[in-house]
Amino acid sequence: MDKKYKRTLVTCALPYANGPVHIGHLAGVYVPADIYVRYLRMRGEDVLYVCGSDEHGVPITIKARQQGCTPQDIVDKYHNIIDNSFRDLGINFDIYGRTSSKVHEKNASEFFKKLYDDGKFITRESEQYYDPEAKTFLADRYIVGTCPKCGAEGAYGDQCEKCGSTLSPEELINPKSKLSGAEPVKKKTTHWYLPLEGYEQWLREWILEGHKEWRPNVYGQVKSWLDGGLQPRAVTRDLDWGVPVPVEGAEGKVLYVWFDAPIGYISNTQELLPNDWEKWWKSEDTKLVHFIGKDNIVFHCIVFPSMLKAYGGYVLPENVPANEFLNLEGDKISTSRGWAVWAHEYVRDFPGQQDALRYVLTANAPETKDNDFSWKDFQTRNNSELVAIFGNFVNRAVVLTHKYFGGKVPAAGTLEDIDKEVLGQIPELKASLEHNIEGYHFREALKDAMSIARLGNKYMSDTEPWKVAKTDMDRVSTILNISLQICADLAIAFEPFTPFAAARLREMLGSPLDWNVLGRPQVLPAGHQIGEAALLFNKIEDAAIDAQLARLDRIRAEREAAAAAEAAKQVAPQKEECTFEDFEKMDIRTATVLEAERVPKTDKLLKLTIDTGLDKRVIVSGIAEYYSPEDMLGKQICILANLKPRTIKGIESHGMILMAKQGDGKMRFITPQEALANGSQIG
Ligand code: B3M
Ligand code: ZN
Repeated sequence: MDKKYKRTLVTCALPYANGPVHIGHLAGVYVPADIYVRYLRMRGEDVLYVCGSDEHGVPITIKARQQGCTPQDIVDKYHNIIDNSFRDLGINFDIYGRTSSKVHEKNASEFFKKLYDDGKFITRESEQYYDPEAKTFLADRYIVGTCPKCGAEGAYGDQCEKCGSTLSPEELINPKSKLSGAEPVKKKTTHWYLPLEGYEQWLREWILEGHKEWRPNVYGQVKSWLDGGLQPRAVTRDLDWGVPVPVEGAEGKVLYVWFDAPIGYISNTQELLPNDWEKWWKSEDTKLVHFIGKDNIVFHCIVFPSMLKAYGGYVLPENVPANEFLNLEGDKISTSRGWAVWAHEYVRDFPGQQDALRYVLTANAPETKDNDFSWKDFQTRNNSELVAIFGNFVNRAVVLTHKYFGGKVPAAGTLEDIDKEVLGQIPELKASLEHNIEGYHFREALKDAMSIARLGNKYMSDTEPWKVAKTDMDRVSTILNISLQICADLAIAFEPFTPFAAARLREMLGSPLDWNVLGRPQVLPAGHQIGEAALLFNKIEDAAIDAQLARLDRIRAEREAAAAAEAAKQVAPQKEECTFEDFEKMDIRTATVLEAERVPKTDKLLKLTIDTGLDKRVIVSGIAEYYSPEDMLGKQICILANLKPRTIKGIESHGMILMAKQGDGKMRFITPQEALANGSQIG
C-alpha cells in the first residue's frame, strides 16, 4: 500500500431497502469491493469494510402504501433479504448497518445541525405541489397524470415509464395526487440548500487537478458537472419518512435521502466502533475508497465531499471506482419490470456455486462500458474455465500425488527448462495481479489469476506425469512437486475472486493464506501430507440454464402482453369536425359475405363477394391479417356502399368494409347485433 496510508476504509453504496439486490448491483459494486478487501486483508493491511441498507426516500414510502404496510415493515423485510444474500455470496462486511437505526438518526441529525449552526446552508422558498385533502406536500413521484409527450395515463411527476421521458409535475396533463386523488395545488415551502457553487473551485483543484488517475468515466462525469456550473442543492424534503430536520420551524420536514445516506457510512462505522470510529474517518493516513455504480457518481464525488468539506476534519475519498451498468440477456436490468437475476434466488437455484457467479461477474465486469450477462456465457465460463482448467488441473495434481506418493508432497529433483520456465512466470503474473487490483482493474486481475491456472494445466498436459510414471519416478516427483506448488499459489491468487473454492483448496492442501508466499519456491515442503481430492467447481448442466432462460422468457412474455394490453387501450384522437350533411353523404348498409378468397401474391388482401341487398358486388379489403376467407363466409358486415370504385391489384373494388381498429392496430369488422335484411341503411 501507498506509504502515505496506514489503513483503508472501503465503503459500498448502501442498497435501497425497497427490493432485493441483483446481479447488476453485485457486478457494479459489491463483487469488485469484495475482491479489493480480500486482497488487502491477505496482504495484512488494516481494512474496514462498511455497508448497510439505505432505508429512506420516497420509493420506500410508495411501496409501503402499495402493500398496505408501514415503510419500516418494507425496510425490515428487504434489509434482511439483502444482508443474507451478501453473506451467502461471501461478501462479509465488517458491518452491514441501516439508516433507520438510532445511531444514524442521531449522527445525521447532528451533522445537519453543525452545518446549519456554521451557516453553511442557505434557505429558499419555492412553490411545491400540495395535496389539499391529505394535507401534505407531494413528492414528484406522488403526482400522476397524463404524459404530455406520449399521452400515456399514469405518468409520474418525475418520469413517464411508458415513453421514458423525464418530466416535471408542472408538465403533467390533469395531475392528481396519488394519495387522495385530489388535484394538487401549489403551495409555498422553505427548504435548506447546500450552495454547491461555493465548492466548485475547490472540487476542480481536488479532483480535476489532483485525481487525474480516476477512471475516465468518473473523471469525465465530474468534469461535465463542474463545467456545467453547480447549483444549490436542496438537502431537506417535505415528507414524513426520514431523519427529522433538527431545527425550529422545520416540522414535517426530513433530511433528503441523498443527504442522510452517505452519512450512513459514518454512522455504520460508529455503530461498529463507538470509541474508535474517528480514526477511520478523520486521520489523514486513512485511505477512503467508495465503490458505487455510475448513477451515484455525482453524490459521491461532488455532493458528499462538499458536505464533508463544509463540516471539516473528515478525510475525502482517495478513489471512487464506479462501474458502468450490467445488462441481462441484452436488456437493461429493471427492478420494477422484474428483469433481473436476484442474488437470493441465485443462491437458492445454484447452491454451493457462489464462486461461479462471482467469477463470471468479474470476468464480464462493466468497468469501462456497459456489459452483458447471459446465462449461456455464464455456463460456458464456468464449465470451460473454472471446471475444465482450474478444477481439472488441481484435481489431476492431487489425485496423482495420492496415486504415486500416498498423498505426500514428493521432492523436486533437478529442474528441466520447462519447469524453470513455468516457475519463472508466476512472479510476473503475481506482480501484474497486484498492479491490476491496486489500480481497480479487476477484470484484468482475474485474467492474471486465471493465467496461473492455465499455466499449471498446460504444464501438466505437456509433461504428462501419468506416462512418465512408467519409466521415471524421479521425474514424476519433480513434476508433481511443481504442480502442487502452483496449486498452493492458486489457493492464494483466487482468494479474492472465488473465495469458497480457494478455501476448499487450502484445506485440501493444508496451504497458507498469505499473499507474500505466492510464487515462493517450496511453499508446500516435500513430505507434507495433503488431503483427498475434492471438487472445486461443479459443472453447470443445460437443464439449470434452460430453467433460468425459461423464467426470463416468461417475464418477457408477461411484459409484452401487458404492453400490448396497454397499447390496445390507447384511443386515437377525435377527427376534425364534420357536418350532418357530410355524414349524410355516406351510404352505410348491412351486407352478407357470399364468397371470400385471398388475393394472390398479397398478405393482406381478401376478395369478398357480398350481397348488399341492392346487388352482388366485389369488395377488396385489407383484412387478411385478421381473418381467413373461411372466417368471413356467411358473415353479416357493414359497408360503405357508395365509395368511388377503386382498382386494387387489378380487381375493381366497389365499396369498403367497416372495421374497428384498436390502439395496438388489431382490427375487427362491425357486425349488426341481430341479423338484419341485407341493405339496411345505417345512420
Ligand atoms: N441507495 C443506491 C442506488 O442508487 C443508493 C446508494 C446510496 S449510497 C450513500 O441504487
Ligand atoms: Zn410518456
